[in-house]
Amino acid sequence: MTAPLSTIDAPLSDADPFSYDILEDPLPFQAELRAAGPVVYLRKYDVYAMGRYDEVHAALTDWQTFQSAAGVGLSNFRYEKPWRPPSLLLEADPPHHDAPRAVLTKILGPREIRGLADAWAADAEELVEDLLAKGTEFDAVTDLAAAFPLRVFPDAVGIPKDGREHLLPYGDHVFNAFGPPNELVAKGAPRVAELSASIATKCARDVLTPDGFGAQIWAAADRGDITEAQAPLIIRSLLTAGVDTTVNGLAAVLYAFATNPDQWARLREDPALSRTAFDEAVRFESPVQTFFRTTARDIEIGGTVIPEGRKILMFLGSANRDPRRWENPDAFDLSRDPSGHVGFGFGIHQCVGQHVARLEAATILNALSKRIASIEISGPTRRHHNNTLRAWESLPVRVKLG
Ligand code: OVM
Repeated sequence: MTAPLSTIDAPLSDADPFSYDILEDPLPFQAELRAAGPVVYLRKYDVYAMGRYDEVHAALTDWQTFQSAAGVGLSNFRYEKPWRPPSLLLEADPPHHDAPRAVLTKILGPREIRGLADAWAADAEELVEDLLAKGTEFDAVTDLAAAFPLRVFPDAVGIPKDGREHLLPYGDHVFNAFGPPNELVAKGAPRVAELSASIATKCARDVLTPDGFGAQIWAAADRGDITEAQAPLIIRSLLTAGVDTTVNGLAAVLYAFATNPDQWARLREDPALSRTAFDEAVRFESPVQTFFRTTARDIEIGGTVIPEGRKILMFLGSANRDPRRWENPDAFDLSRDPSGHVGFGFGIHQCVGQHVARLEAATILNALSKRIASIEISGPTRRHHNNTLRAWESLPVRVKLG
């Protein structure tokens, strides 16, 4: 399948973006990728890659040329059988994509989810009070960034209490599986059948509470907006894309504040900055680092012709740190306007859950900023490696109250 190198006119790279060293710290590789050109050929995987903002943004908004239905991971569904039934949202193109997307866009809209805000604020305050009652040192990942989404999101979807411990490991494996079949994927393989079966049971009509997102998706099937066969897969998307992403988004914003105390002071002065803070953290950290597309025609980018049917890896995290687009991109800065970042993607596939994620983040930040004068890192931090996610395993912090 590998094209002869003489036919590839893009700069070549021998780097492995899914290797231990680059997952530990992707920023130096991303700078090299952007410097090499608008499109680079990754020899190890026989794929193209884009690391600059303009080209990534343009590709995300051109779904006709950069298709998703052949999978948004390395595996090309034209030739390889997907390991699970493809997502009706993420791994689909118009027209099939559109009805599921329209249904979720409505259910997860900013006005539609406003009713969750008061209960979530009470939950966040209780979580923070219980945590501070135990002391002023804790792990910002397990005790906050994971604890809060796991406390509110499964209830909002309406799934049963049992089996919720499968959500994070299932998501972790799905996000690994977008990458190459390396040791991170092998590590997840023994539990795939068990985790997939557990997630599937949560998507059935009769196990869901009557008013959650899940029940609303089944109501859309009853109206005929989607089919009954589509409903459980759309619920599966919520459970797959809605947990690990928000956990790591919250971890990102907490880490950013712990390492930028001046910015925490600004948030305390102006709590309305919590929404900007979260989007700036999504830009800065880009919890979802990469997605592939597949070219639907020959396309020329910056003098390189990518033939039809080829995989191209879009580095969202790199685009979000591109100095061609962002002034001082490596600063976490609440005075910038982070809108336009591609951390939620862009175009027709842009994160449909982003309003839910923003509400979770603003809610927990508001609860924290009411009680906490300062946050600092109090011990060794540990990354969690994943082929797609920029993630944290542990962030020990010490807080001062006030
Ligand atoms: C899905 C899905 C899974 C992972 C990520 C995602 C970021 C969507 O199953 O639809 O979007």
